Amino acid sequence: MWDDLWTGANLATMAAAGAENAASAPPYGAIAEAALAVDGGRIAFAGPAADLPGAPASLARRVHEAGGAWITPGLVDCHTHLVYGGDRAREFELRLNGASYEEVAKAGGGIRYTVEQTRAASEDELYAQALPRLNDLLAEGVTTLEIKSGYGLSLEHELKMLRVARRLGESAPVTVKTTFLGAHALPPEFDRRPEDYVDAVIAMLPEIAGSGLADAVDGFCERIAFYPEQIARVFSAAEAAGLPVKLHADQLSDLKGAALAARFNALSADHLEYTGEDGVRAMALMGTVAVLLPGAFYVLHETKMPPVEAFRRAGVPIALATDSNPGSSPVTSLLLILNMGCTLFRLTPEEALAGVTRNGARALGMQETHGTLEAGKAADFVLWDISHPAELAYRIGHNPCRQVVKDGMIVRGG
Ligand code: DI6
Ligand code: FE
Repeated sequence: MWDDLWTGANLATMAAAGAENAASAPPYGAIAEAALAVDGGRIAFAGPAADLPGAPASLARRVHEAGGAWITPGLVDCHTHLVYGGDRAREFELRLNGASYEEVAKAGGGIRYTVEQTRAASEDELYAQALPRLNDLLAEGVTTLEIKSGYGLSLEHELKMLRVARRLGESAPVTVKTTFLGAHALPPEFDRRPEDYVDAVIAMLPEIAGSGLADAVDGFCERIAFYPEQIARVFSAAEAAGLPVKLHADQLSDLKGAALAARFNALSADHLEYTGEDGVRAMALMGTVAVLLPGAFYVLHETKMPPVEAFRRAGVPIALATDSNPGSSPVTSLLLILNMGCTLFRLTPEEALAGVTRNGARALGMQETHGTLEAGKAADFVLWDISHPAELAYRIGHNPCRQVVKDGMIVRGG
């Protein structure tokens, strides 16, 4: 007997088509008149109801009639800065009065302002501030998300942020992957001493890794942050500490961040508006996921498109994420990001959905266990009141999430 069985559903399994049947595979890996079974927190069956080995009531302890709902994998938001102190509404206003993002950063505003606020906040305060943002994401079917540090910029405050991120994952029905982003910005006490700060980040790494609080290491590779040579030093130390890396790359200029990430076998390179053909090739070669962040593109009035067509041609997996952060992407809606991925970056709705399921999971190194509806994977999925999966990217400001199942438990909706 299975624990639970959903019948009367349409599945968007988002399973990757094998090379041999890529051409004939249905869009979204869709299965109509389908059933989905859960046992012990994992998917036990995902396929046509006609293939069930018996009558539903004889197969599971609980049978749920989905009434034609679409079921997708639980959504994955693979790049967020959800934990931080304060907000940047004032900076938003400044920028609209003419200051550029780079000017704001140079004037000690921007990230540095958030660093001040984050350092001043207690763990409980940071938790309380992040919780409503987390709840926004969960309400739209997010079951896995990544949270970066990077507003503490000292061992004490980076660890504090990472503890808050872990606590969010323990207190809510969501898997949280944490990322140490010590190389995010130069803290004020290291003014004009970037190499010294890079040394300090490297010195933090053994303890960060030893604490078990970080699942990966990230950096911000940009003229207003850290140069490729500095990031390479941090990545070598991450490697030595046994942590995988990922990179904020080529967001504002082409510093060859994508190729650098690929060289270190990064899980992903993120942003990528200015990535050139060389970067695309390097990523394709290493299987690095391209994480596109249309929220930041939108907020910063960026006009340079990431090389989406080149990624497609090279077979680079494309993920989409909120980049939820107080400065460049104060976004807590992954469904809005699906829409932006389509309207701003011209992804197809299917590519966009793959970006927040299969490829989002891949960007977190979780592709074996998450991101698609396949027997054996974690039973993380969402029932939607929609008549076609393209609706998830099409509508703006509407949340059709009916029910969320996390590790086999119904955690939202009856
Ligand atoms: N790139 C971004 O878009 C954010 N961080 C980063 O490395 C911006 C973070 C902020 O402005 O607070
Ligand atoms: Fe970011």
